[in-house]
Amino acid sequence: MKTMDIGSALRALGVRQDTLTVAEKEALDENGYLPLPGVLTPEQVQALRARLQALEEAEGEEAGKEVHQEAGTARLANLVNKGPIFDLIWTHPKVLAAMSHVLRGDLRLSSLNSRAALPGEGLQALHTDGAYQIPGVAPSPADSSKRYYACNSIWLLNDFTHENGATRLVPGSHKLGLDPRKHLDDAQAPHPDEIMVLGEAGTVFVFNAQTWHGGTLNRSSEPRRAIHCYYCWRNVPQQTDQRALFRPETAARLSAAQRAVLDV
Ligand SMILES: O=C(O)CCC(=O)C(=O)O
Repeated sequence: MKTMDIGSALRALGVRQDTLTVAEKEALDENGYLPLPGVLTPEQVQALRARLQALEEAEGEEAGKEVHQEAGTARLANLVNKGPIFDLIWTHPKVLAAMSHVLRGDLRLSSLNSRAALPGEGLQALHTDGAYQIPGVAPSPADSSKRYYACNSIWLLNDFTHENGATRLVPGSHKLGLDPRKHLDDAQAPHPDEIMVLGEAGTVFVFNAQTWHGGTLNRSSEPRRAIHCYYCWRNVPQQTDQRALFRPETAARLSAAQRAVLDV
């Protein structure tokens, strides 16, 4: 089947030039992140949490292995193929508009994963998602306006607080082109310029993959759950090979526009 071009697919999914305001686009460019409160309803949050818990139980030791496992967390991967409930995440027009803004209209889904920081766990070093440069690909040798090849989003399925292992990030750090794990003496230590990603369940934070970020320690008694919905340029390898893992039941329910976002 011929894949629909991504511009047409984004329009079919409801993405318009004004889906994000000018102020939102400028904030994303300047700060390297954009909070979008109230994207999910409380009922959607509840249903997503329940589905993730069921998958964690069903997959047991195997959970997360398609991408990676992390001590002290419950991770799941390949969520595109684990239920139609997740379609509302990776096809959300506002989030797609933000991705398209950072990636200059050249995008496909890289991966859809979840991560629950368990009580007493979850601290990560500050990191970026991928290197700043991919030789021959990024920043684009053919188009100097294309600088960033990947953009991520974190979907809060619990309220994120100072106590429960909220993500931290360093505003503006996407412009540095540096890997914090190589650049800082101790990338796990608090950074003087970091902010906490705080908000109510149902909020989404879009962040440039080059923005320094990481999970913090969950000091509460409950898991802190979130979904990571990650996009990249179409010529950059996906974190999850969507073609290889595409299931017949997923194919049966998706539109041509949705398939174009997965590039399947
Ligand atoms: O879940 C979080 O708070 C951030 C996780 C993260 O950055 C990662 O796993 O690479």
